[in-house]
Amino acid sequence: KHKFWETQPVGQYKDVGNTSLPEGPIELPTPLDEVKQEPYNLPALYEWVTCDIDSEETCNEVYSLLMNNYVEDDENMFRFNYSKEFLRWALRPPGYFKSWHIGVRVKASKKLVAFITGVPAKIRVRDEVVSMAEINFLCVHKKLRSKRLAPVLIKEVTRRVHLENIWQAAYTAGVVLPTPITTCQYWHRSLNPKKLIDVGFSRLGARMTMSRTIKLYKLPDSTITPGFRKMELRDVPAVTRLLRTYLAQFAVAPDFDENDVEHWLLPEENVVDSFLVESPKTHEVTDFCSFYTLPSSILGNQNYTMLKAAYSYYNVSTQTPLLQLMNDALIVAKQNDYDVFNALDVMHNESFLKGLKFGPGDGQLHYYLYNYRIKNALKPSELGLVLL
Ligand code: YNC
Ligand code: MG
Repeated sequence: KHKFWETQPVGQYKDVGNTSLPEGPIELPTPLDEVKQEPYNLPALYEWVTCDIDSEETCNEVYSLLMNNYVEDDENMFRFNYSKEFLRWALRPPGYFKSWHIGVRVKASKKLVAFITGVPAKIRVRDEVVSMAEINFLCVHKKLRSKRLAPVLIKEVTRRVHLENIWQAAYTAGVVLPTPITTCQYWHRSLNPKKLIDVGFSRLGARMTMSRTIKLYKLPDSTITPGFRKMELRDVPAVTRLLRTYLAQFAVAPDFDENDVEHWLLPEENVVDSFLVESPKTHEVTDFCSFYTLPSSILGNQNYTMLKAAYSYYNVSTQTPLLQLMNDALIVAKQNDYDVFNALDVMHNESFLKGLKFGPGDGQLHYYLYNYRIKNALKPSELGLVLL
């Protein structure tokens, strides 16, 4: 059934429930000089390129490939539209490798037709901190689908990850593959219900009018928690401590140091936003919340072309109830003109979703590890990892 995935070191369906298999790496690393030194073969018309995302021209080409060919919802009404600033942020974390930003071009025209990326990350699985690649932005041009190009891209990124002496990876997908470590659900909180209904993102509830719906989702004009403010550079040490302590409780979570926190959580306009609560009395940082910005193109609507969405990222509550903290996050997202606030049911998110009027989405997000076996699937609430 999975001609490619059956050949890969991932949890296989036949092994589900087999508790005699140990947790941990499925295959041992091979000596680096035994890693294949040449790229995998592509069909003759195509060539490999390393995409220099610093280059304005290359970044534009990647942006356009994804804008026109990346992930859509099941009904093909919306397509992710990652901004160029976002792509640069997502692809250049501390210690990133240019060689992991992989493109495929048509030899004759040089047109970019496929893409896949990795970035390095330390991810803790239970008690082990493992060097991994986070794989993302796998994309094949619509006209080249179903030609088995994806397995070649995956093998090539794997080879280049191995060349850096890294043997594990983490990734998410909307499709079911062998075998998810957990399956999460997206929840959506309307901020601009009229637009969401007009573009077909949501529907007017039974026995609801537009004006009642607008009233239902109305939020205060300003945040409520005393000491709630935007994160700044000087907060990096305190936020790192808060986040490390919090993430320690989950079975799978990133192992962030201060450099990671500066990169992944320091606010960058229209990319990532982070807020914290600084106790007015002690000036301690007690709580933290963050979201990233990922618009979607609205396909074939007369009135609107873009949906502005915020995605819940990492949130930590120690003094402010999580529901109140996230309500403040909704308020700032509304102030900044987001149409919808999305969150997965990971970490402690379930504790605020219903109370803050999030509704369940269709479509699930499956989380995977490459070359690392987990004995039993996790509950979404045991997962402390958000991928972009
Ligand atoms: C997918 N999303 O099952 P089997 S997520 C992984 N992730 O293989 P073909 C996928 N595998 O089942 P197409 C996949 N989608 O026969 C499909 N596959 O074993 C598998 N969509 O290949 C599929 N982006 O080339 C099958 O399919 C084989 O032309 C079929 O191309 C697929 O970024 C795709 O959703 C997704 O652009 C490129 O449909 C194309 O359909 C497309 O005939 C729209 O491929 C955009 C989209 C995916 C977003 C993402 C994470 C990717 C993770 C990849 C796996 C990484 C493994 C770890 C590597 C490093 C290891 C180390 C160390
Ligand atoms: Mg293909």
